[in-house]
Amino acid sequence: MFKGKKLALVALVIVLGMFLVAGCGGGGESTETSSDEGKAETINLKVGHVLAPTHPYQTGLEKFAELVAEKTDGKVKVDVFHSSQLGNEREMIEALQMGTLDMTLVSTAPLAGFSNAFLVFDLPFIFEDRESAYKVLDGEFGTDMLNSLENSGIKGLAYWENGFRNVTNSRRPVVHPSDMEGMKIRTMENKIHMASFRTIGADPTPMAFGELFTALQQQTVDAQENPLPIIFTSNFFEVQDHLAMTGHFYAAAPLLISKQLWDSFSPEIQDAIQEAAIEARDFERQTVSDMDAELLGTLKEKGMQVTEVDKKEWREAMKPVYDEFEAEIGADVIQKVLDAQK
Ligand code: EAX
Repeated sequence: MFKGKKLALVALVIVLGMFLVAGCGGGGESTETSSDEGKAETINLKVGHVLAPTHPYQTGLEKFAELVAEKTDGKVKVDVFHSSQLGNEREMIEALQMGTLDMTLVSTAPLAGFSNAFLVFDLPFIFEDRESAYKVLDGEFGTDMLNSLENSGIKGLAYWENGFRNVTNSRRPVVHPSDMEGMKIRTMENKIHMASFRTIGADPTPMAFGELFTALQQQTVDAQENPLPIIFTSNFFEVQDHLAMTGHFYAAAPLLISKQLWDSFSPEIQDAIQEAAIEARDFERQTVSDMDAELLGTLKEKGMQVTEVDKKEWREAMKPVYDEFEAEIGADVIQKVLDAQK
C-alpha cells in the first residue's frame, strides 16, 4: 500500500515538473538572470509563422531577434518558430488576442477576419508594383490600418512582405482566366480571394497553409497561389507542374505582437522592438525581392512549365470583385488606396 502511494507521489512530481518546464506559448516569459549588476530580468518572446525555415519570413525574424537583443543589451530574447509549430495563421492571431502567444508574422488575408478594413489589401491588382505597395503600407493609410487592430488586442509593428502571388496547378498550362474554368484552387481563408477565383470560373477551397502540400500531393485540390519564394521553399514544384505569372494579389505580411504584452513593456523596450521591426522589415523585403528575381529560372530547372499572362486581361476578368465588395470596404477606402499610389 505504502509503495503504491510513494509511486503516485513520484509520478505527480514528474508531471508537475513537466508543466513548469513547458511553460506557455506566450505572455513574454520573464526569467530572472543574475549578473554582476545584481538581478537583470530577461524577457523571452516567442514568434510563430507558417512558412519553411528557408523562407525570408524566417531569416527576417532571425534578423529581428538579433536586432532586438542588440538594442536591448540582451534584455529581450526572441525565439522563432516556423512551419506552423505554434498554429496556423488564424489560430496565432487569436492567440495574440488572448495573450497566449507573444508575436506572429502573417499575411494580411486572415486579418480581414478580425478587421474588415484589411479586405482592401486583398483586392486583385490593387497595387501596381512593390514601390506603390510600400507607399501605401508605410504611409498614413497603412499605419492607420495597423492602429485599427489595437481594438482587437493586436499591436501591428510593420508590414513585411510575402509578395505578389502567382497561380500554380497540376492539370494544364494557364494563360487566360478562362483556363481556370472548373479548376479546384486552394485559397487563403479570405472572402475576396475566394470571390476573385469564383469570378473567373474556378472552384476555390479555403485551407490553412500547413495542410496545403498534402492536399496538392493527394490532388484534393488542383491548384494554389503564392509568391515564388513560397512555391520554392515549400517545394510546391514537386507537386505542381504549371506556373502562371499572374501576380494577381500583393500579400503584405504584418509583424504583430499581443497588445496586452506590448503595453506591459517600458517605452525604451517598445522603442527598441519597434526600431528592430522596421530595420528587419527592410532586410526581409529585400530578401523576398532578390529571391523573386532569381527563382523563376530555378523553378524552370525544377521542371515547372512557366506561362506569362496578360495582366490587363486578368485584372478585367477579376474586376467584378470590386463591385461585389465596394459597399463592405467603402468606395472611398478603395479610392484612397488607388490615389495614395499616384
Ligand atoms: O503568410 O497561406 C498562404 O498562402 C500564405 O501565403 C502563407 O500563410 C504566408
